[in-house]
Amino acid sequence: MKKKTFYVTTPIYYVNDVPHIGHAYCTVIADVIARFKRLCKEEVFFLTGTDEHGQKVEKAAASRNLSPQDHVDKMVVPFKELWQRFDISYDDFIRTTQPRHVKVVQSIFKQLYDQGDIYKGNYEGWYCVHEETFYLESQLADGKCPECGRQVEWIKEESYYFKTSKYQEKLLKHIEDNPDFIKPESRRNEVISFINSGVMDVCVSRTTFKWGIPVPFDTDHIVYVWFDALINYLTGAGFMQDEKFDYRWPADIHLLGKDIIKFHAVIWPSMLYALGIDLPEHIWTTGFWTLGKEKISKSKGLVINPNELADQFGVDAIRYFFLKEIPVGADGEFSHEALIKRVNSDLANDLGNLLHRTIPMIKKYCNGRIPLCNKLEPINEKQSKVFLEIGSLINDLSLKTALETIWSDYVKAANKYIDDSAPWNLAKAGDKEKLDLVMYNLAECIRIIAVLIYPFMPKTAEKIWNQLGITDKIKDQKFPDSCKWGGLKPDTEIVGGEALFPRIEVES
Ligand code: ME8
Repeated sequence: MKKKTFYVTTPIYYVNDVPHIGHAYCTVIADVIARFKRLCKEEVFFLTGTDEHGQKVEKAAASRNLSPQDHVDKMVVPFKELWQRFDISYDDFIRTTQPRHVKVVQSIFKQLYDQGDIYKGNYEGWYCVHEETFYLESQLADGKCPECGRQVEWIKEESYYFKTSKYQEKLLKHIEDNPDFIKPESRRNEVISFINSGVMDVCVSRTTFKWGIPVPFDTDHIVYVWFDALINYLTGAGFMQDEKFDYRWPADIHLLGKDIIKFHAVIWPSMLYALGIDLPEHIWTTGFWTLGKEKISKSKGLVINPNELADQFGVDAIRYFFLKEIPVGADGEFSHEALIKRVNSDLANDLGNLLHRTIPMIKKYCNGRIPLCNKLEPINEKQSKVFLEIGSLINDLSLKTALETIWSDYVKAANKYIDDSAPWNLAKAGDKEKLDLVMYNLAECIRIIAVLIYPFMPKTAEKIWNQLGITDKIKDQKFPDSCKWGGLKPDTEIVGGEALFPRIEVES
């Protein structure tokens, strides 16, 4: 039997506006996992995309005097461009307006209707267009949307309902039996108490606007945007279209922001139960980047443009900052000062200096070639196995701790090794054997650092690789084998190059 593909997803983002830092954050995390799994030589399927239907997108199109289709066709471009710029290695990009998706959604809607899991009723209640969410009076905050604080609308319309309530007992048992299903723990608890408070059936169609997938047997109705959007994870994996679906599904990790946990951990599993399809393995929620403790979001006038950040600091500096600054799942306050501090200390100082101390020494003391080393031994004992621990940390999405460990046990350890072994003194004393050993060890340590940081900062890892003169492709390396000591071939000609991360001078 063919081995299960590792399947990771991001939310599909609304195209009412251009991408923002929150979109980039969640997508970068998914990219790190995908790249790491590929290094482990696992087959990977990484899906991202855009959520193109719904009232919010329809309104955005109207405000630009465009048809919704023209609007979404234009708005998808900045998302794809940003992912290319941020080295997002997705395998497929799904757009919910694609015919492949429309077909799957209509077929699922009909199946659930035919089997009695979808039924017709009338909805009367509150709706927030920005969140595309129905709310009970009791859920509102001071009469406004509890999520974004916007004005809500009273809507009264005929609607199809999905029997979410029918599956709650089964779902609760699944959550209790599988402590790793919803992560982190705080979100799991939130979902458990939400289910315990009583889950009602949800509306899954709308009639008062047009921009959506028509309900196949009742064309006055369009499918509710969230019902449509969640199904992207099936369509993208090839459901009803491709036999690859059988070894892609279930998804291993759905990554998403904490704001949309209920859709993913309550409604989505209920839909899958109704369809008789396995639940995803893990639902991992990310926290929010905040400014002055408020969620960064355009609606509140709090905007951080990822393209501007990349212009200013470079893509890998941003990727590193995202992952090193906060653990996955926690909130983090964004500031340019904190970003500059990180770049200067961890990247320019620690990593950059390591390279730019070592390479000139190899040029000077070893004729620019990796010397032959007779004693293949890591520069400290931890390095003989700590890479395995780093691998487990990445698998567990403890990305901050993984980076901390790479820095303490490799980057800083190597800088200390330079200071302790003082190659310049060995050169003066004519101790060629020891000098060769030290220079080999430093270059080898840098090679392993490149492999370990590749999932986090792919371009930087490639640059380091090139500076060392290694001709194999870094993406073809294999974890953990490539992190074992002694992989660097003696006599490789060092290439060198520019500073990886020039220090950012701060005007005072
Ligand atoms: O909710 N910090 O799309 P969306 C971190 N289309 N992450 C943030 C953030 C912030 N300040 N703001 C937003 C949707 N996000 C639906 C999803 S999935 C089937 C459908 C991230 O464009 C966070 O991951 O509003 C959140 O879940 C996502 O952006 C929402 O993007």
